[in-house]
Amino acid sequence: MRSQRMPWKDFLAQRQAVLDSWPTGKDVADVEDGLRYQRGIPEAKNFAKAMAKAKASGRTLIQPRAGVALIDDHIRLLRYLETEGTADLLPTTIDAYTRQNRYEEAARGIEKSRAAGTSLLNGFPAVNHGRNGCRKVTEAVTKPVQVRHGTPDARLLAEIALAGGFTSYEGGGISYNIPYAKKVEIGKCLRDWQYVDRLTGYYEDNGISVNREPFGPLTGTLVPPFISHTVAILEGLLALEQGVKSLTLGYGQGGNVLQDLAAMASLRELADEYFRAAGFGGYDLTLVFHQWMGGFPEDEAKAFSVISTGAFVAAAARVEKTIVKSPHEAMGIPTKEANAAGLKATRQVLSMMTDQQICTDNAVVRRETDLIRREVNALMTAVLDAAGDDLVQGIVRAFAGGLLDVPFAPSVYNKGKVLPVRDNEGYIRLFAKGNLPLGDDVMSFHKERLQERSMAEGRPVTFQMVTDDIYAISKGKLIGRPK
Ligand code: 8ZB
Repeated sequence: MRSQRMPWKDFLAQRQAVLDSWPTGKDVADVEDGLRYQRGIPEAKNFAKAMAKAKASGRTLIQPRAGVALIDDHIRLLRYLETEGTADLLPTTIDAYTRQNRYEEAARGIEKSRAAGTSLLNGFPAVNHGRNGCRKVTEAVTKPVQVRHGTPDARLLAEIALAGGFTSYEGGGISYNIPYAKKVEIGKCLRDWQYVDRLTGYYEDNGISVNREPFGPLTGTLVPPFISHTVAILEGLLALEQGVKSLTLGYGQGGNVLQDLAAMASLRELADEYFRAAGFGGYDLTLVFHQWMGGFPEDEAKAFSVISTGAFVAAAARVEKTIVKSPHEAMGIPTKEANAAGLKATRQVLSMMTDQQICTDNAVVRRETDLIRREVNALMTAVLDAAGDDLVQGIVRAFAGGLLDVPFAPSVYNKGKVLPVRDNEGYIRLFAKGNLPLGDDVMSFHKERLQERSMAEGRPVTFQMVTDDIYAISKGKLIGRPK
């Protein structure tokens, strides 16, 4: 594939319209101002450097999600999470209006939050607060801060975030569209994310490391590892093409420990292989493990167990970062206390695991790693074949043909023909592959494993089984067995 780095003049040709889309855009018109500001940020607060350091020292860093409407409240929240919660890395979770570029409504949310004396938005409206509002936040804390969101067109948010002192930016053209939006055209979204990556690449060209993290877990609902891995690798390739250097690929806890361990090991290896094969070098690849992204038990003690199991797998897999859930997960956005409690539970497990090496080199993990490898290779080959010399086109065609298909996603551009279900040991397998280009050998393995569960439960594999699995963890089990 030839290099598809967006020419700087093409980037600039879009830029004015991006900045004109909300008044705070004019404060970031001078890119050099953003670079100068970032040069003054102490190294200890640079997200990319923190991730690299974690990799070098074999540590797993912990990060919560958090965001409220008003600047001062948001600062208080982040300070609490870094002191009481001992977070190594901080987030700024963006509200839903901003994610949909609805800045007028975000502005009203800010006003109403002021009047109410509490946050009436489900995140921090960074675009409305603008460059200076963001700088206030990033200056008020001692840890690196990342923008976490779910925005299909995240160009203006990225401009403001980077000029505002954030040193990591989550998302990607697949992972922030397919699971989040219904009608955003895939090609348009991928091009908009090339803008974000090109901007990040420009910072890199000028000596400022900015971390990029595609959103690994996708819909968070029984996603087989090979599907999220393929998306992560594709978004990684797109980011590297635009000059991104610090890349963190993610995966959401599936629940079967050995499958999760195999997933983390294979993600690191496969990503490196595909990046090198495409001619990239000099990048810094790290991994993030998301604690369970599906439905949680309402009971807080039970929720802590789900959190701690995730923490254990993150430690055993020796990933650089884990994103932490809270005991309020089933209820919605956590209080700061609940958020800190999730961090503390996770910290306890990670600390107890610090000096332990869990041997993941065993026959079962090898079987699963090999399976994921064959599955990812099948999908990647299909996408790269469809790409010609433009990966964006390859991805658009692959989704249109169902060669890429994310389970339970709202996007009309996603076929939605893939149905995952757990096998008798809780591994996530395929019940229906839709049009995924998987070989017969792979599919007969999935079938065999599901047959085993079907026999054990004395019922056929049906959509009912899938539904039972979706709710199982919130009801205290891994596998949705019949009563
Ligand atoms: C895809 C991410 C979903 C997770 C959490 C949800 C859920 C969303 C906020 C937040 C703290 C926020 N989340 N918005 N957590 N503060 N403003 O993201 O609870 O776990």
